[in-house]
Amino acid sequence: MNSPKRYTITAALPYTNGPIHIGHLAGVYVPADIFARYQRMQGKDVVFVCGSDEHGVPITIKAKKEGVSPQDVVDKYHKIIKQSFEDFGISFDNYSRTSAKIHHKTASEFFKKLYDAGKFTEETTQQFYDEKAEQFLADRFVVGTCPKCGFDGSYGDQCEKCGTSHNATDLINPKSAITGAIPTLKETKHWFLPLDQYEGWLKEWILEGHKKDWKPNVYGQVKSWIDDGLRPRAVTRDLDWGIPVPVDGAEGKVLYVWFDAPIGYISSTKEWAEKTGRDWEPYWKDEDTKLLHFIGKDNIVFHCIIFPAMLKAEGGFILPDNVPANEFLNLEGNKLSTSKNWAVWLHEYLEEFPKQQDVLRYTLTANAPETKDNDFTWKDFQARNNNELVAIFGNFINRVVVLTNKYYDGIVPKPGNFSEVDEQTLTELKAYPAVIASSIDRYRFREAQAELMNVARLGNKYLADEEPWKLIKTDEDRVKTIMYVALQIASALASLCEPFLPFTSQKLKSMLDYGRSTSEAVINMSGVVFGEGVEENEWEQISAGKELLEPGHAIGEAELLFSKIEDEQIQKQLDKLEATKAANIADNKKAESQKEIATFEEFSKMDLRVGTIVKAEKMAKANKLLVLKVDTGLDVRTIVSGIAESFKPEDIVGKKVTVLVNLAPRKLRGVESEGMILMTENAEGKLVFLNPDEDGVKNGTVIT
Ligand code: B3M
Ligand code: ZN
Repeated sequence: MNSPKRYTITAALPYTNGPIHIGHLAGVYVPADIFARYQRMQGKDVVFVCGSDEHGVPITIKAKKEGVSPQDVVDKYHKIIKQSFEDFGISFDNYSRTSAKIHHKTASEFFKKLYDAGKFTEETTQQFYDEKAEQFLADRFVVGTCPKCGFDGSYGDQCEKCGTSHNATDLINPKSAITGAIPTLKETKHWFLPLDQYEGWLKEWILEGHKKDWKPNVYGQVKSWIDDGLRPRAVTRDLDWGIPVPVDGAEGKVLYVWFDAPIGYISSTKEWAEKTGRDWEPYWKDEDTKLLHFIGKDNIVFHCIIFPAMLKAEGGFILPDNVPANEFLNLEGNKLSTSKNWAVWLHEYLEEFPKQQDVLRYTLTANAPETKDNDFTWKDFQARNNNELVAIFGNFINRVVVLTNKYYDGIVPKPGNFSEVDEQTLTELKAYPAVIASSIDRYRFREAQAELMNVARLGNKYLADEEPWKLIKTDEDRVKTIMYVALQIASALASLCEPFLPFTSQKLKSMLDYGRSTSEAVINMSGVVFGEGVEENEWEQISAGKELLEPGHAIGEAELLFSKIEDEQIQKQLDKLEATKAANIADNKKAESQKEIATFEEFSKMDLRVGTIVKAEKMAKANKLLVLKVDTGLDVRTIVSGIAESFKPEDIVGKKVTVLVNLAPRKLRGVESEGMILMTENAEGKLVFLNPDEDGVKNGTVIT
C-alpha cells in the first residue's frame, strides 16, 4: 500500500497480572510509539490504541495466589500499567481495558455474528479436568512438555518458548498448575474456529502476499505453522472469569482470552471515537487504512493467523498490513521473568530515575531485539547515557546554547557568506530526515536512532572543527555564521529526535523556542486530524533546507538535557538483582507442596528401572530436545528428552539413569519416545539426573 490515508496502530494488550517491564517496552511499546509519533509528525491521521488484557487464566492464577478476586487483580495492575505508560510517554490515543462494557459488547457481538453465520464448529471433546480442584484445566491451568519444541514449561494453549499455539490435550506429561495432579479427561462442549478452512487463503494472503514486507522472524514462524497444517482452535473455555459466551447452552463458558483480546483493539478504537466525536469505522474498515500490530514474538500466531481468520470470517474488516514483531529482551544474560521478579519494572524505573524516561527509551531502542533476542545490562545503560546522550547529543546542544547566550545574549546571529564546510554541513543535514524516515518505514528503529545520533555527531564535529570559541577574538563575523549553522542543526535535532526521545525534544524545543511538540499539538487538538493540509511539517522543512531559526530569534537559557549516571546508581540496581537471585535460590530450596495422595496400587503401576544412555544426539531444529538410546536392561529404546540446554550429547553417553519404562509412548516432533528419564534441578535451576550412585547396579534393575 503506498501512502495510506490513515494508520491504525495497535500495541499488544498487556496482561494485568503484573506491571510492565523493559522486555515489554523493548519488544512492543517503544517501537510502536516511535512509529506513531513519527507518522503524526508527517501529518498522517493516526489512531494508536492499546488497553489492559484483563481476562484469561493468568489473571485467575494471580488472584488465587494473592487470595483476592480477579477484578481486584485487574483493577490494581490496570492502574499501575496505564499510569506508567503515560509517565513514560507512550502516546496512545486511547488506553482501554477488556473488562470495560464497550469491549464485552463488541466481543460478544463479534462472536454472535460468526456463530449465526455458522463460522464455528460445535464439538464435544475430552478436555483436561482436575478432580481435586473440580475444574477444567484450560490454558495456563495446565502445564506440560511442548509437542513442538520439548519445552517442559509449556502452557495448555501456547508454548512461550517456541511461540507455538496448540490444544491442551497436545501436551506431553500434562499436570494441573492448580494442584499438580495429573489431569483426567472429561467431556465438554466448545465452539471451534476451523482454521484449517483458512489455510489456503492464509497461504495466499501471507506466504505469497507478504513474503517481502513482513520481517523474516515473523514470516518464518507463520510459514512453519501453516506448513505444519492448521487445525480447528477452541474459542470458548470452561472458566468463570471472562466474557460469557453469548449463545444458549453455554452456561459456565467464556470466550477464550485470545479470541476476545484482539477484538480489544477494535473496542479501544470505538471508545476513542466516542471520547473524541470521531467515526471509528474507517480505521477498521476502510481499505485506505494501514493496520499495524506491534507485538512480541510469542504473540505472532494470534496476530498473523487466528485474528486475521476471525476478521476474514466476520467479513467487514481490513486485515493487518504488517505485524513487525520483535524478539525477546533478556536482562543481565537471563530471561526476564515476572514470576521470578527478574525484571526492571517500568514504574520502579520511573521512581529511581526521575525525568530520565528518554535514557531508557534510547537504550532499549539501541538494543532492540528486532531480529534476534538481545540483552539489557545496567552497564550498557550507563554507557549509552554517559558516552552518547551526554557526551554527544547533550554536549553539542549545550555548546550551541551557551555560546549563543554568551556571544549574542541568546539572539540568533545573522550569518555572513557560507564557507564550503558550512555548505557541506547543511547539505548533509538536509539528507537525514529521509534516511531516518526510510528506516522507520521499514520498522528498523535501531538503525533509525543510530542515524539520529549521526546528526548530533555532525553538529559536534562542525563546532569542534570550526572552533568558534577561538575565532571569537579574531573573526567575529565568521563566528556569527558558525553559530547560525550550529543553531540550524540543533533545531533539526529537536525535531528529528521527537519520535525517539519525546521528553528531550520538548525540552530542547522550549530551550530554542522552536516549533511545537507534535504530541502537545495532537493532545491539544486530539481528534482533529493533525497536520493535514497545513504548511510543510518540520521534517519536510529540514529536507528542503529551510531556515529553522531565523536571525533575531531569541532562544532560552541553557539547561542540561542529560545528566551523567554514576557508578553508585548502577551498583544499586545490580545489588537489587543479586538480592532477587538470592531470593529465588532460597525459594527454589522451599519444596513444592506435596501432590495429592496416590494409592499403593497407583504407584505400583509405574515401572521404574535403572538404565544407561548408550547414544545421544541433538534433535534437528529443536533446541531443547535430545534423542537418546537407552539400555533399559529390557531393551535398547529411543527416549526423547528435553535436556539439550543442560547437557551436551557427548557428555552423557554411558550415564546411569532412572527410567519410567511403562509410560505410554508419545511422538515428539515425529520421533516415537518410549519412556521418560527422571530428572530434577539444582538450586541454580540446572537439570540433574536421578540415578543410583552405586556403580554395581545393573541395567533393568527394578526401582521400588
Ligand atoms: N495479553 C500479551 C502476552 O501474551 C497478551 C497480548 C494480547 S494482544 C491482543 O503477554
Ligand atoms: Zn514449544
